[in-house]
Amino acid sequence: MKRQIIDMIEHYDTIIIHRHVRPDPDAYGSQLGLKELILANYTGKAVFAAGTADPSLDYLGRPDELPDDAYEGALVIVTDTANTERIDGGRYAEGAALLKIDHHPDDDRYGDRRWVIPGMSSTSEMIYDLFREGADSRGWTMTANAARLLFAGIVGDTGRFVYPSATPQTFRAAADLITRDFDRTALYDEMFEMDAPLLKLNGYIYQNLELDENGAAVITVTKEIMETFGLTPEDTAKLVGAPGMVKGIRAWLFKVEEPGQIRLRFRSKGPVVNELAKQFGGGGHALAAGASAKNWTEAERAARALRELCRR
Ligand SMILES: [Mn+2]
Repeated sequence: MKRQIIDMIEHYDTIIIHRHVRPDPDAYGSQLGLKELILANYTGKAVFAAGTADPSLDYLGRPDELPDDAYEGALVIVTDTANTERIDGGRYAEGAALLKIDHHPDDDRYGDRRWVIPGMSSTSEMIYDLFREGADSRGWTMTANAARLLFAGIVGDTGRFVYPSATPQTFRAAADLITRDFDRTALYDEMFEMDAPLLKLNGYIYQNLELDENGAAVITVTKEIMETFGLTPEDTAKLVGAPGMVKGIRAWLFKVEEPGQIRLRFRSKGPVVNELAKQFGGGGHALAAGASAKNWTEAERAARALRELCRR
């Protein structure tokens, strides 16, 4: 499959890469890392990153302005995106061919070609594997910035190599990537540094965590709380993994009030939570999934469902 993907990349003069809405470092890392690799190894190709910019990820790069006729005859690649509803950029189907590269369960089998490995730590690790194939068969080279982007994606999706999805291959990929010439300390600062308001919210979260005897925890962050600390719902994304450090926690639900909905983020150290997320119109990985609730009543139903899951 990797060889076929490289053939496709070589065949098209214009390549447009999409990723999911509400991007995270793996979405940006796989999208921009692949773009950077193609540009570094092929002259004369037009390669664009589609989607809306997320200012909190500006340190990784920014999407491109696309010319109106960009999709004519183009190869469109969508990275890190399980289903079409989550693709950022509505024109993804307007190209000549559509390729899906992803590590979520392949529930929505969109695209003319799919390379989907649900067990992979991150889509960025898959792009690294693609690079290895390109290096072996076509002499591809890795740039420092591509290495930085792919490393950021791997670090982001493995919770800094803590989640079980980080395999020996993941560490080997990371070991190679960090030999490239980028500033790892500066990257970690951008990814994980917390300012005082965020640390205060972190403290609030630990103080108000509702942990039951079966290891289910529920965290509720209301609009009022965020206003107290001067934070936005997007700011809270950095804290979603933090409850995993509390002893006895097996799975947790992070409820964050957003305009018009309650964002539900499920995380787990064992109980499979993506089926739970699906019940609330979302989805994701076995141990990290998300959904949204229309109101607090529905969000409370999700909390009950998580407690029930952990009781089994
Ligand atoms: Mn991912």
